Amino acid sequence: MKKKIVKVKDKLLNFIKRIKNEKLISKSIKENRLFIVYVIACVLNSTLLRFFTIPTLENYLSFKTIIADIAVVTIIGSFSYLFKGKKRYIYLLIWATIFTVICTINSAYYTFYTSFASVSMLSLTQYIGEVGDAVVENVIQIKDLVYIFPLVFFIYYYHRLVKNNKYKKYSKTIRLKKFKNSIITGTIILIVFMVMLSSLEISRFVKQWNREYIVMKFGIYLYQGNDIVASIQPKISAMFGYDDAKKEFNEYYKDRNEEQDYNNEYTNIFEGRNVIVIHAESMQDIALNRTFNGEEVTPNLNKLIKEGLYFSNFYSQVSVGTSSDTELTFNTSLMPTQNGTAFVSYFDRTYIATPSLMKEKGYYTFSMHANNADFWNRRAMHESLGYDKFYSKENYDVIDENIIGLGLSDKEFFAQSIEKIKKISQEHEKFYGLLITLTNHTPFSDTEKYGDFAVTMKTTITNEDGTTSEIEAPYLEGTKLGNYFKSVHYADEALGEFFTKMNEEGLLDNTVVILYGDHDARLPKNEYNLMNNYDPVTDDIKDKDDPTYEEYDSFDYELDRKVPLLIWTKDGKVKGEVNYTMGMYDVMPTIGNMLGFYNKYALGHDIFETKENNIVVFPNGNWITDKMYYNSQKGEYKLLKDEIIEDDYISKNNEYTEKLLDVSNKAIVFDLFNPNSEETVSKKN
Ligand code: GP9
Ligand code: MN
Repeated sequence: MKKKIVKVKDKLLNFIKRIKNEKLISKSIKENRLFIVYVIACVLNSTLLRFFTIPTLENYLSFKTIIADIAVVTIIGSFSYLFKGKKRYIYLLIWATIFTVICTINSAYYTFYTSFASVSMLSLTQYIGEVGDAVVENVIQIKDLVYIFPLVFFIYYYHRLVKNNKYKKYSKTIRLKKFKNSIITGTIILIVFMVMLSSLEISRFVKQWNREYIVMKFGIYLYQGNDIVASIQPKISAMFGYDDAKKEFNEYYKDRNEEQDYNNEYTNIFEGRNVIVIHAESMQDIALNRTFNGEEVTPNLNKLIKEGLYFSNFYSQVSVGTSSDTELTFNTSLMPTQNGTAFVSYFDRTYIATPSLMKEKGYYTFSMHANNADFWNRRAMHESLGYDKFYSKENYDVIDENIIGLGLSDKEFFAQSIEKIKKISQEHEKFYGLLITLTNHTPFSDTEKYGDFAVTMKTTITNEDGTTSEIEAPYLEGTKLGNYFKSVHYADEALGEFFTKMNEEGLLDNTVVILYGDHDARLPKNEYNLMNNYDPVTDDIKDKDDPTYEEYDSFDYELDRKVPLLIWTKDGKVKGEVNYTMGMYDVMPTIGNMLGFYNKYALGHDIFETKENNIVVFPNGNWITDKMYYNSQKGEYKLLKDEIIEDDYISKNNEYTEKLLDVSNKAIVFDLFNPNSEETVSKKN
């Protein structure tokens, strides 16, 4: 072993000596001048693009991103050595041009959309038609043309080499050697880059929903390559199995009525009223009715849930598409797709969605979110869901002092949204609108902007001498969970202001407010354990032997991920706590019954029909009923009621879950809600 190490060391030293003595570096630069100019030109363009789009120093001069660009450009360029003579230059020229075009298009696209382009959007030709002239007149600016200069320099450099007889025509052996060397160099650089990646960066790259982030960390070329793969993949999935999917789909729905076949005490009670839906970012049920030293985390929500209909066993059913998955499930009663996300990969499918159905009933439908319109591809997908207008960051006044966390603070977002709603209410007879909040989003680190809210524990302890003293133990201060509660306290305060101002404007008089938490906040399990089993004396988790220690297992964690759902009206028409187990996919049928619309294809149910017999399936195959939580990966379960269950209870529910997930996925992938799906799916491919 030792011998081997010495050998490798010697080899390495010899190699370094050779590099020094034979001036290998300067020699190889001289010999590959055109290739190097090509690499520099392309990497410079990618850097310039970041400079003109997201101009922070750490972004455009990010070492890691530059490494990524060098790797991509080098690997692609290495194939030039497989071509003889002038063809080698032509190959490099084609790629340098492609890279220049990518930078130019993205530079212009960013000015218009504050995001980066996606090839999947090419199918949205109607938009291109609409905005085409505007783009040419208003958007293409001088800065979008700078990318041409490095390309021009590359062309000029080639001609100079030819003129000075320095453009070499290599023999086949040399060309192959150069190809091998450059592709190995590129691959090594790529590996170095990949080793430097964090798991968050990898996961965002795979999900491809935050395009700015990907360009910032991976560079425009890797972004665009990944975008092409992500755009093609759903088309490939839709290529095979249409007939089987259609058959399975028809079979699944064959016994369903075209019209709603029941009435209950909620039928049509809200027909004709305005509707405001509040998408409360990462709002988890654990925050409600929770106090720290007597202070409520969510005083406003606590009041609202007493005044309205509060669903206290409500679960979101998200997959990797988090916020967007909830928007899909809430609006369509479908489950998130098994590959990619519906919002990004299947935005061009036909959906039977609440906004479209409300539109058919004469409502003006809108959505509001003060973030980039292309986040989660909402610009395109909200239109597919039937929103007449999507008010995004472009429609809000976002100044630095109003920014908390990811963007415009909830308080400011609500204040500006009310002005828009006021106008909408004057211009339209009735409206259905969605407001997506943003402040209460991970990582909950902007604590100094949330306002004062202590997550400490004031308590009385008995000293060794028998006397007592009052202490204020740090409890959740400094933990992510603690910061989360501070953030929720802010979000709740913003909600309180929203209700007050809406009321002052008379906008609540004939309005139903529906509020949901979009998904849990993905907080660490051990911090929940700390919260439940905190010992203020040791400032740590109690000992497991402590008689007051309460076990907190993975099932408790799953159950704690539930989110609130509230249906509220000013006149208190609906009231009370509903504790049936319910999922996001049950919202559409439940509110449909109240508002007077019906969707035959809903996968969820009106909770007032299924009541305690409801089942909530999760995208990973887990499911929950009033009786048990079942983990399909581990085949383990936790009973939630002291009741004997039937022998086939689990197998029946597993079967139900698998079928439902399969039908939902196929309905989206094969565009089965579209009466012309066969044609359109094949055309899309
Ligand atoms: C993005 C925001 C957050 O605009 O809605 O999305 P999430 O990270 O929660 O999916
Ligand atoms: Mn979210």
